[in-house]
Amino acid sequence: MAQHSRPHLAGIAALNRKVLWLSQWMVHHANHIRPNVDGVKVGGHQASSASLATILSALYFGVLKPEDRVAIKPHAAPVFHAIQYLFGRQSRDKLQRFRGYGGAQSYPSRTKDTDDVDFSTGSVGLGVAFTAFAAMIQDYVRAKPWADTSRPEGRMIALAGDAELDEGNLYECLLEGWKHGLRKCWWIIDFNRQSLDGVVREGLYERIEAIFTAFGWRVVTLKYGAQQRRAFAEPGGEALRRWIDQCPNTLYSALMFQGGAAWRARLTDEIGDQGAVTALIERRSDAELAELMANLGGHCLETLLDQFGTETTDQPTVFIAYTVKGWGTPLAGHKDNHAGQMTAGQIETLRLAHAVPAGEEWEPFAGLDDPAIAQAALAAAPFARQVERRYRPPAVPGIGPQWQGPAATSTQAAFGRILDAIAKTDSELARRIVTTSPDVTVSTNLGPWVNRRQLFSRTPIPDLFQEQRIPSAQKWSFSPQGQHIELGIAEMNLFLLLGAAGLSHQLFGERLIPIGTLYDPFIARGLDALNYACYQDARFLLIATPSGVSLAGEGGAHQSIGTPLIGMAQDGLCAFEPAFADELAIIMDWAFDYLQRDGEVRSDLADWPRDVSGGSVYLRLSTRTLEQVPRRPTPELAADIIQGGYWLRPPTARTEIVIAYQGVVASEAITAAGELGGARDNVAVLAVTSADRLNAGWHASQRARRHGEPGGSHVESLLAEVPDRAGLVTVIDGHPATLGWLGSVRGQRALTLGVEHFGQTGTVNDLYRHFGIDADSIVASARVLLRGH
Ligand SMILES: Cc1ncc(C[n+]2csc(CCOP(=O)(O)OP(=O)(O)O)c2C)c(N)n1
Ligand SMILES: [Mg+2]
Repeated sequence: MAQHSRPHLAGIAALNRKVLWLSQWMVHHANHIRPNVDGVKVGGHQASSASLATILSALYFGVLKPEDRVAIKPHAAPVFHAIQYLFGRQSRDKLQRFRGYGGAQSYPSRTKDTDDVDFSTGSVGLGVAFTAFAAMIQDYVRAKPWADTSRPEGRMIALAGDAELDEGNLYECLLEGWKHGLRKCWWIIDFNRQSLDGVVREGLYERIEAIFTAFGWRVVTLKYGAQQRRAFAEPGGEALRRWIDQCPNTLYSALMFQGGAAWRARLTDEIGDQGAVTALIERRSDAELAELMANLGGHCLETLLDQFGTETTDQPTVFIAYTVKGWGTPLAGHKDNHAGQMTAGQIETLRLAHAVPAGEEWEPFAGLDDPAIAQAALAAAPFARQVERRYRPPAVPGIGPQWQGPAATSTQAAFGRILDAIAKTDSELARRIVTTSPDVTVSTNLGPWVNRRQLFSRTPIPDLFQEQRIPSAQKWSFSPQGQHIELGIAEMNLFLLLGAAGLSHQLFGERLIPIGTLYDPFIARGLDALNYACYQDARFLLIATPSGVSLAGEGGAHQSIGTPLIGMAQDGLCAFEPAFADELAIIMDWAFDYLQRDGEVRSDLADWPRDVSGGSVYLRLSTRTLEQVPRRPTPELAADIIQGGYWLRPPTARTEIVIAYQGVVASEAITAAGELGGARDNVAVLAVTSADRLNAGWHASQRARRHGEPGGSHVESLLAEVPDRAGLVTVIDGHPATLGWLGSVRGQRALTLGVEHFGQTGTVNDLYRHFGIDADSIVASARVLLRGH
């Protein structure tokens, strides 16, 4: 084991004391000192923070290098902020506003915090799995000839609570990691044997060990601290070790809470022998005995620094670090301590124990015997080196819309052709695209792209079918050059991988244009991971197909209803549902640029629709073939498509009805307009390519007017051309609320058609008639409006 110089160890120990104090004080201050103006609980987790204080101190002050990337256990955020504060990368003001407006965030946030958060966390389990996908993306990028490999490789490290292991997404991730030869990934489990509601079941350790071993991970257990190991070597020590090993989790926790006298009584009662063991116990005061029993591996700097500091293998490794929830505080071990906070009296006692003078609670080094050794340890920390940790590589240029297709096609088929056209080019864009799909690569038309660009694997795997000359449409071999990452059927993994790939530019300094495909209804299966990826501001293109009831024979189980609303409501994700292939080509070309935008979000929120700051893009596509509109889109039309809509049949002074549609029901809208209008020319058709963009623009305009600015938005301009008396019929193969708001823009009467119930099998015509989104229903609705005149 590595030897640490005494001053170095003492320096980190001093910093650890400060981290513990500052994290506890931060929560106390937010809840009990800062005025509470609305009576709503502020919250914060003192016990969960204390549990991880030593491990994080060992990592940040002794082990981490700038190239490492870390996901912090969400409810240990105060510890992370305290560490950054000691490094001088977090302000006192933000700590004082912890959980307040503009303050340090409740859970570490890449986008909202200013103190160098690598991965946001909050929804337990996701941050942990994210590190594994980040490790895979690091490997993917470094295998490419265009990558700058002079940057050192980092370790992707997660700090996980033991109860986080209940989240199923971790096991989906373990399986995927095994398939892809995961490396350079550490998961450090804060094994305090407590969750939110209580103490975890006995025997968890054995389960964890078996599971990780089965997936090819190395399991390292950090159970005893150095003090304990030394005590075990004393006469009678072996009996103490046996007792610790056999002690149930609940009892250990309870004794931890009760303290030294309780430990003495219990140990004397159960293993006291009037000989060596009794002497071992008697040699220690109550306080020393409590300290010894709390000296578990996860609270022993010596043990942690030795272990983490000497790791050399790239094998994924899980460290099971035994800890005490609430360690070093009066909350230690109590089963109800998750949201528990110290009383004013208790924090005062802690302040005195830490020798922090009153009024100097926020002083970085207050109460230390020798602040100089703490400062020296800080300066010596490898992590303290001032190097770039968040990169901003240049954007990859686009190559223009790619579409020369047949007269009739579906948007899904067109997507496959467009990507194939890109694959044929020798462009930077084509090189930087990485595709992925959870076992629906072929059925979402990614096949032609994959045939050209092949699959990624760190070690080559030839296509046996091809070698044996067995005819197959898929010519798939795996190699480090491959550009498709094939996933098993787990949509959570898809979104976590897209999230990691979508942060590659910032994490690893190399731009990727990630494209993921899945069936539209299964967005719901990975929704939290999608939300999580967006929250981290990851950038990717999501292709969701088939969708709606238009997938007909596939039945109700595969039909999506609410996804257009998800597209509208999901922050950081811009949703389109094109009807025609030329629209799709224009949107994809725009998306490649939009994904890479990173303009500053203005503090006055002027960029409400995120046009400057960019985001991810979701395209809802269909397998239904439509006759294409014979046209060559002008730049004006292209701009309207991107803004969210254009007049397929413009309004005139005679217009009485506007049919506004989104997506594949374009043909029904066009048919209905023909039937209704005929020569009277009283029907206009509004093609909505993105209810999301139209709506966001409209909201931005309203905001602007509230702030005394002129406002104006695309949807207002479009509808301004419509006579006041005209009624609106909206139609979509999805929830009618997607377009229902259009009537409010100018206060027009609107009837909104869409799908509100689970579908069933049938032909497209059967189902459109059933749900009332066919041409007849549009005509009937229009007639209702016309009669209302
Ligand atoms: C997906 C999700 N569900 C529920 C919660 C609420 N929650 C926060 S922490 C926690 C349990 C924490 O236990 P553990 O992971 O063992 O951490 P400890 O506090 O013991 O260190 C729960 C249920 C959450 N943050 N995310
Ligand atoms: Mg726990």
